[in-house]
Parts: sequence; structure tokens; C-alpha cells
Amino acid sequence: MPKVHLLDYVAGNIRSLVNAIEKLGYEVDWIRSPDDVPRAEKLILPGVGHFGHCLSQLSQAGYLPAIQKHIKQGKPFMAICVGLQALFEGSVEDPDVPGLGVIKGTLGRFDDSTKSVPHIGWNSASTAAQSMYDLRQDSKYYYVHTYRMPYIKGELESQGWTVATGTYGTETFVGAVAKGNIYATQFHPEKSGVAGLRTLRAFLTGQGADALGTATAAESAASSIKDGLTRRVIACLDVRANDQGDLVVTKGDQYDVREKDDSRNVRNLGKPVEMAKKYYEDGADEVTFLNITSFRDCPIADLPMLEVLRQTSQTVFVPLTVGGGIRDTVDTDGTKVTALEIATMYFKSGADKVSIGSDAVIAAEEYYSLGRKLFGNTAIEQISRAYGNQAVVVSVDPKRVYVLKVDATRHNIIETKFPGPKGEPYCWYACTIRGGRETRDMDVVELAQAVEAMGAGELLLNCIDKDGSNSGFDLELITQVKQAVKIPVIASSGAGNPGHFEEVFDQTTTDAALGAGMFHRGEYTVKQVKDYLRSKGLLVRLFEG
Ligand code: 1PR
Repeated sequence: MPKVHLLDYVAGNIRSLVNAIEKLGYEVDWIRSPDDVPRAEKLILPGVGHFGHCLSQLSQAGYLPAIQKHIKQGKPFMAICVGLQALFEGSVEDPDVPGLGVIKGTLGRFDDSTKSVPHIGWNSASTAAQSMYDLRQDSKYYYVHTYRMPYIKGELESQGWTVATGTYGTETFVGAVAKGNIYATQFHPEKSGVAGLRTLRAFLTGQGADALGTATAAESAASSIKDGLTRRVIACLDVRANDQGDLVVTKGDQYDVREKDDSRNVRNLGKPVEMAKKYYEDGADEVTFLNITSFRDCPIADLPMLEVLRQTSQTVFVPLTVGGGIRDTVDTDGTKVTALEIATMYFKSGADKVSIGSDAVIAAEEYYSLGRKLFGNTAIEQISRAYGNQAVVVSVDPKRVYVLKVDATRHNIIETKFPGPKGEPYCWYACTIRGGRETRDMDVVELAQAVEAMGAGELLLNCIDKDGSNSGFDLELITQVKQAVKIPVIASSGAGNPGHFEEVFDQTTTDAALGAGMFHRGEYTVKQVKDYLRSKGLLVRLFEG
């Protein structure tokens, strides 16, 4: 098998990249010291987390001269995400840390006054060049980043670079650059489905470098009417062991996953790995697994969900999130295991993000009780510091609490179009923990703002009242939360048909929408949802076979 060398310089969730490379028929050989760099023919620099962290790790380990030499020798070099950023002179993320300076320019932060930041999701990498490592005008690629190199027409081209761009809101940014033996992508090819594998293959086979064009990216971006971030559709699988001990995908109504008949069996809707693959092939932009019982009596290293992730990540090349049981805990043999260690096991098994539920509520309560101070010791802070904010999702399980008057509670209330059982015109959303079994004195706005401050990159916003109802998303809840935070929000609970997805994208500013039951029961496919959204003029990514 031909080899490709991967720099192993920082803790990162790069299992997916290894899987993608292996899928393309290459063997990954790790570079674990600067002395090993000269033996690399094709070298990939994966980038995770922080610009400063990434560069200081490289610098402290003595990698910088070795990388520069590899590049100067004209050997193939690819950099991904923060790896692309490292090629520039610097970034406002860490102004004191210099970049490699291979490309002139300094990265800035996306403007979050009118849009969510980080920029998460599927966007273009448009280039007029006939071929830039097989990037295609109509394809979409998976991005997740807060800092970006703004695209200024002609600037990088005058330094000899071919540029591909994406557009987020009104900002056009550098999505990929190439020159001679160097190829760098801001997006994650390993998470970009078939389109991502195609460009990775072009780098590995060396076919992409031959035909680099010179036309400016702006010319091509203008010619593309399909530019911009797509509407993200996510399939979610609630997973647990049933009474026979088999791992099954289940789905509750208001979080009750047992059959309504006398058997009270756990609803069994299928096998997690197979269903995830089907959703990927139907065009799901992400797949989320929620381990809804946390497998409490199982040694952590044997968590069945780790194997689910390992198997799924070998065939599913879109982002995978896993939630349930991510908290400091004590293993069955009495050993203490931190949330960060559990998250690390999941990342090593192929997860791209972890989702934290109950523990986030407890941490938020502590945050307020300590006067909104952060001490860096919560699971959210620790995991986001090690793996980047984008790797930490907070899953929220709110429930409506109706009140008669505006001043009936200290909580953030809304006036609702759907009054309570006694005609109450107002409500607030109480956060719950332990799968909705325990309600806390914290509202959803308080939680969202606290976890944003701690470094969560995204919110998975469920709604217990709507869960499994097939009656559409809770638009009032989503609007309230969207107004409270800058980080992206995934609307969840209540999807029953494609129209509900259109409704949530049309009537709220949600960044993504998630469905579960309607897909599992076979009522609609992800493809049908996307086709419908497209027919209504919304931009979506379609599966490329
Ligand atoms: O608290 O960190 O251990 O995480 C537990 C995780 O498991 C949380 O994310 C919590 O939401 C989830 N969870 C716990 N119990 C249940 C349950 O159903 N009994 N599932 C549960 C939550 C909700 C959604 C669902 C949407 C869409 N599932 O993710 O997929 O409501 O459903 P629909 O489209 O069919 O309406 P921790």
C-alpha cells in the first residue's frame, strides 16, 4: 500500500482523517519527531484547535525547520484547517505567535454581528481554475472555524497561489490555496463526503498539482449562483441497550422510549451502524449518536458506543457527534475517569464532536453561583481547550413551564402563541438533567449563555414537549435561544415531515435542523427532506454518489 505521512504533534480528533486516507487505499505512517520528517514523501499537517496552540506545539517540538525544508524541497505537502492557517504570517487569534509565513497575510475573526460564529457546515470551495485538486464548483465541503483569511481579489494570486473561496454571510474567505507542491484547505476533506475524498485523492495521487489555474477565485465565485453555507440537516440516533441486552436505535415520545402496549419493551428501530450509513448515503450532513443510558454498569473502555463510532467512522465521511455520559466519573473498578479522558476515547474512535447534557447544566449552575467566573475546570472548558470549541456541543433538554404573569418568575419568559392548560399566556423553558427526569431551576437562556462563555461551540436544542410529537419544531424556543447566543444552534425535536424543516429554516435563524423518529420509522428519508428544501429555494448539499 502506498504511504502518506501524518504529523502527530498535538492531541487531536484525527481518526477521521486516518479513516479517509485508508479508504483511499493509502497507509498512514506517523511522524512523531522532526528527525522523521525527511523520510516523508507526502506529508499532511492536520490542524486542530487553536492557532497559537498548534504553532507553539510545532515550534517547541522543533518541527518548523523540518516542515519548511520539506516544502522547499518541492515534496507534496498538504495542510488542513488550522494547518492552512499556520501557513500564513499570523492570526488575530494569537497575535504574539508567528505563523510559518509561507503565505503573506494575517487571519481575522468572522464578524458575528449578523451571523453565528464559528462558521460550521457545508460551504463552497469555488475556483475558476479548471482543476484545483479536483475541487468542483457544485460540490460542498465541511468547514468548522472561527478565524478566516478574507479573500481579496488578486492578492494571493499575485503571489502565485491558486485560490478557492467560500462565502459566509457577506464575507468571502479563503477555502483552499495551492501552489506548486503545497495544497491547503480550510475545510475538512475527511469530513466532506465523496467531494472531500475526491480532493484528498487528487493530492495523494499528485494529479491535482499539474493543472493549477491562474484565474482569480472571485471571477468564479461570481459565476457560481450556489455559493454559501447550506442548510444543515442532521440525523440523530438515540442508542441504548434493550431488555435483551442488544444495542438498538430507539426513539421516545417526550423521552419515554418504551412501547405503549403492555410489553413496555424498549422500542427497537434498528442497528446504529447500519442506520448511520444509510443516513449518510441519503445525504445527512451530520450524524449524531446519543447514548441515552450512558451504559452505567459497563467499564468505560468497553463502552459499546466506542465500537459503534469505530465502525461508523470507517464508512461515514461526514461529522459524527456522540453524547451521553460525558462527565467526570468513576469506572467500574473504582478508577476516576475525567470527562476529558472519556471524550478522548470517543475522538480516538472516530467522533468529531462530543455532546454534553446533564453535566453542562450542573456546570452552569456553578458558574452563576460563583458570580459568572470561570476556573477552567469544567468538562466543557477542558475539552474545548484540548480539541477546540467546535468539538464541544451542549445538548439541552428543556421543558415548558407556563406562568400567568410576566413577573411570576425570575426566569427569561416568552409570550407564547400556544397558551398553557390553564390559559397561561407566558412560559419559560426549564433545563432538565438525566434524560429529562430531573428539572432544575435554570432556564434555557441562562444555560445557553453560560456554556457559550465556557467555550461550547454549538448547541443541540431539544425540546421535551415536542420530542417524538411529529408536530414540528418549537419555533418560539429556537427564536429565544438564537437571540441569546452567537454560537450555532441545532433545532431538534418534533420534526414530522419535510415541511417542518422548511418552517424552521424559514421562520427562525436556526443554523441546522435535526430529525430522528420520522427517519427511523421510514416516514421520510433525509433525501426527501433535502429535495423538498431545494424545491423551496433553500440551498442544500446533495449526496454525491
Ligand atoms: O446527560 O450528558 O448523559 O447526555 C444524555 C443525552 O441523551 C442528552 O443529549 C439527552 O438529550 C439524551 N437523552 C437522554 N434520555 C433520552 C430519552 O429520550 N429518554 N434522548 C435522551 C434525547 C432527544 C433528541 C431526539 C429529538 C428528535 N433525544 O435528540 O433525537 O428530540 O426527535 P424527533 O425528531 O423524533 O422528535 P448526558
